[in-house]
Amino acid sequence: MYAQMIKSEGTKREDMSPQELAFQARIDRGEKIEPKEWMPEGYRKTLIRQIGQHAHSEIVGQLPEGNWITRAPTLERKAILLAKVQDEAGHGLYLYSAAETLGVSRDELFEKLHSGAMKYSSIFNYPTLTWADMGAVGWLVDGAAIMNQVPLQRTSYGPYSRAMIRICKEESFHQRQGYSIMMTMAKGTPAQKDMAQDALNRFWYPALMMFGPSDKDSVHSEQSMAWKIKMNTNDELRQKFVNETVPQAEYLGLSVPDETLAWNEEKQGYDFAEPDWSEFFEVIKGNGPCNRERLEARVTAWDEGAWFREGLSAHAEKAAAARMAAE
Ligand code: BYC
Repeated sequence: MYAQMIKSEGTKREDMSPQELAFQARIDRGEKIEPKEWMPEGYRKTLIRQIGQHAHSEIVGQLPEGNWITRAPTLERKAILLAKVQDEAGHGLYLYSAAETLGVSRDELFEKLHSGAMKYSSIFNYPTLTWADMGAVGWLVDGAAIMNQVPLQRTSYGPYSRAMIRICKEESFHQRQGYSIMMTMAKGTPAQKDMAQDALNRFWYPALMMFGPSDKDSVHSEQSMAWKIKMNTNDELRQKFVNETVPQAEYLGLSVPDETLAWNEEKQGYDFAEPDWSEFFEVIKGNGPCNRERLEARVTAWDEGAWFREGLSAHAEKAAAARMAAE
């Protein structure tokens, strides 16, 4: 069980070598670390894990929404959704490029995704059953992604931080397009409003899970925060997301599926119910509603794209040979 995994407490300063101490001092001063500079092996590995999983999430994240492109209700909605799904592919590419600067190849990362050795966000293992889900995904899933990614613009690794700046700009458009769908549905016919409520009911808790396990069960938070690979704890970001999203649901006239939800004057935030963590751990172990289907889709795309990759590299080799002959 993940909850019983050994928690990394971070390297204590007294155990650090002079080189590690100097590195930590640079992080503490807010300096950016660039690809060719010295870094502790753990820092490099943690970044490859986090950036790689993030890249995989963007690519797998195209699937639940891609599912609705052919069935979007209007030409305008179809064009918007198509642009959004293409953006996710672009985000994946920025992130794979950032990971490559750490000495891992894109092929290695794909191999690890396809074999199940690397994760992608739990949220994409839930199905998108109705058009209202496109609204809920944009509003809640991209909303949660933004909450997590805005602080990551200040992360200590230069290429990751720069990728985040570009990604965040596009994510805000994604969130707005989702909310716009929810507004149309929630202010539409009673049947449309019911669909919007149903989508909120199904996506609320999976969206809360996106921030990762509660702080007491988070394995990597402490060390990742010391290295500024993460800027906030999982619970801090989850709380911030709930505080900002509940008034948005109220504006839509929809109810958050949590009877315990209440404003807490003292903490200036909402008290809310935790997601079912046993469900979360099952999903990240590969047993969510769509895990098998999502991975199969990625593996098939990889296999069916082999001829194209071979064509590209044959062309690159030919072009390089022609350049050398001309020199
Ligand atoms: N799903 O120690 P912890 C998006 C794993 S979607 C799956 O707290 P960490 C998008 C975790 O990997 C969002 N696995 O971990 C939106 C670890 O297992 P491993 C993608 C999860 O890394 C719309 C274990 O649980 N965003 O962008 O400190 C359309 C213990 O957790 C999840 C990012 O990836 C989860 N939800 O914190 C398309 C943002 N949560 O690796 C795309 C960058 C935890 O030891 N990532 N686990 O086997 C992060 O900020 C952090 O990695 C997390 C987790 C907050 C997600």
